[in-house]
Amino acid sequence: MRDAVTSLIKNYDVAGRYFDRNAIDSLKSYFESGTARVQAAGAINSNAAGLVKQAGLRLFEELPELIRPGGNAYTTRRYAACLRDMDYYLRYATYALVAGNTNVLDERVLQGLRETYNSLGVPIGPTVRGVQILKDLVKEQVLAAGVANTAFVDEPFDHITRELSEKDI
Ligand SMILES: CCC1=C(C)/C(=C/C2=NC(=C\c3[nH]c(/C=C4\NC(=O)[C@H](C)[C@H]4CC)c(C)c3CCC(=O)O)/C(CCC(=O)O)=C2C)NC1=O
Repeated sequence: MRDAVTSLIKNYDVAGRYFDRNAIDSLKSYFESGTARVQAAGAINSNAAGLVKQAGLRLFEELPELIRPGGNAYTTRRYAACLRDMDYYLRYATYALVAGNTNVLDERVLQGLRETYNSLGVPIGPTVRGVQILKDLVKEQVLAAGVANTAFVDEPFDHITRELSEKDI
């Protein structure tokens, strides 16, 4: 598992090089955004269950067929599994936000996930929509916590979306 700093060190060590201008700029930007990242994590932690619940409600309102007979989130067991997945996405996205790196998502969440979803018939499109709804709710929450520029919050959620949507060639 890597963060912004360890990943940079790894790349420069492989090349046997001192940090150059690019490296210094990226370190600066990581440390300058540090307080905002920690604030974002705090804002998420203070209402994680609420965010997941809200995102689920919004998703099922948009796509009610998911929770009707024949839908993948139909039955309380599968409904609960769906919300639990959203909770995983939120928790690991929070780790990635603090780390300033999406590596934790690749290692702990996304590896083999598409295959699992495909074999269980969990629909990717609606899952991606759920992640995007979660992102929007998190950004509102982070903004309300006093972080003016919330653009950095997009990265881990968009990473999940991108990796899940990627098609086999
Ligand atoms: C920490 C990393 C991690 C992830 C990400 C994870 C996901 C994950 N989601 C699963 C199931 C599932 N995931 C969903 C999710 C949904 N169905 C829908 O219609 C919605 C679109 C969506 C919610 C947004 C559902 C319903 C199941 C149960 C499917 C079934 O058993 O038939 C399963 C199969 C095993 C199980 O049921 O627990 C895994 C492994 N597990 C992990 O350990």
